[in-house]
Amino acid sequence: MSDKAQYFMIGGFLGAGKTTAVAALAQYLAKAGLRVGLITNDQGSELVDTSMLRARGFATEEIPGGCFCCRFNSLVDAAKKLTEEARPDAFVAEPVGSCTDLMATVSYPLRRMYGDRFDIAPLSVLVDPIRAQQIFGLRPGRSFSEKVVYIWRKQMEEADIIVVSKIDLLAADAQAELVSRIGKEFPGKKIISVSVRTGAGVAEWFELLKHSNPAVSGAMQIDYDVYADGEALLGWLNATVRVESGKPIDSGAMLQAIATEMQRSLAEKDMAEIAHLKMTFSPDDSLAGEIAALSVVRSGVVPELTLRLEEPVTAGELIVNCRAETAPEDLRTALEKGVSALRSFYPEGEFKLEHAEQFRPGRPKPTHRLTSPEEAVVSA
Ligand SMILES: Nc1nc2c(ncn2[C@@H]2O[C@H](COP(=O)(O)OP(=O)(O)OP(=O)(O)O)[C@@H](O)[C@H]2O)c(=O)[nH]1
Ligand SMILES: [Mg+2]
Repeated sequence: MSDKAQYFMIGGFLGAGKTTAVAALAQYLAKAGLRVGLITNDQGSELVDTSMLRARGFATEEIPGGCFCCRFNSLVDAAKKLTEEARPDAFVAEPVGSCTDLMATVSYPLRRMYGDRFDIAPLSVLVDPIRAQQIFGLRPGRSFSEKVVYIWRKQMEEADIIVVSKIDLLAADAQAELVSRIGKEFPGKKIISVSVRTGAGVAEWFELLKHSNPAVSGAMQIDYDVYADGEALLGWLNATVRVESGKPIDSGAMLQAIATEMQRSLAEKDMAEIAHLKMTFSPDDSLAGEIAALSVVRSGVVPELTLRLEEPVTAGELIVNCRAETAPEDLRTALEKGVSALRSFYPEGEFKLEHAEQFRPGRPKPTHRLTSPEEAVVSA
């Protein structure tokens, strides 16, 4: 094996299953005897994904407050910090789900500037199959507006491997129809279908990542004005709520209650399509670092508890991250209604909103943009 660390990047739109896949890849590599360091990224701070991955025991660094491409130096610093702490043989990084142009702004600069340290694996881009069916008109249901869909499409266009995720959600004929449609839309792309939940196709994907190289084609064409408009259509909310209760509370029911109220509030807004509403609850007294977690990846679906705590809880921290196509103020209103709902469901509890930020992501301004891995590094 080379003395360079492998660098894996798992991209894809909001809610496509990236963090779930990052955890699975980390576990897979660890089983093969490799030390693994994970890097999470978000436009805000207080990240559900970091909390999820740390709860699984992985060395994880986060880059809050901006995406990898715009905070390239922070990405390199995070890798350095992990190297000092855990000396990883492999890094797995999850970029922000509304980001694209990662080849030109992250992969190529890494290869060009740090090629002696990292072996860059092919870029995987995950695609939620239900979201894809809706965007392609293969299933009824709402979609995002055009400029948001532009980002979604650009992500697939630059992928080395398009990974149709959550394939357990589709019957075989619908899977075949979707893969054939993606093949027509993005001719010549490697497309694979996986379910991290059932394990279907996962080992083949990870082996492919370990043993193949990124494509040699140059960077794709992209209109940064449309990209910036698309990003700005998405509202972003990150918040933490301190929970204390004299009477023990079922943490799963509590997460369901706040999520359902937030969904109800957002449903009152016309175009407020939820991209991803996610939450973790970390109890103060959990020795093993166990947490409860919940996710909503579309408007109108029942919130899904992805991690549960057996024991009722009396105190801890709730982190809420929400991205939806709506004004940030609507997300704030939804959060406040959600917290109020908790107060009325649990009159013996105290729910203190400790921190909340809501905003629209600013125009992407990458630190570097290279049209090929050989190009000299200049700032964009
Ligand atoms: N049915 C099914 N659900 C899955 C699978 N993989 C992930 N999910 C669910 O999809 C939801 C979103 O997963 P995440 O891994 O948080 O998605 P993400 O792409 O990291 O989301 P963001 O970081 O917010 O963009 C969660 O409820 C996951 O449990 C899968 O293979 N099958
Ligand atoms: Mg994630």
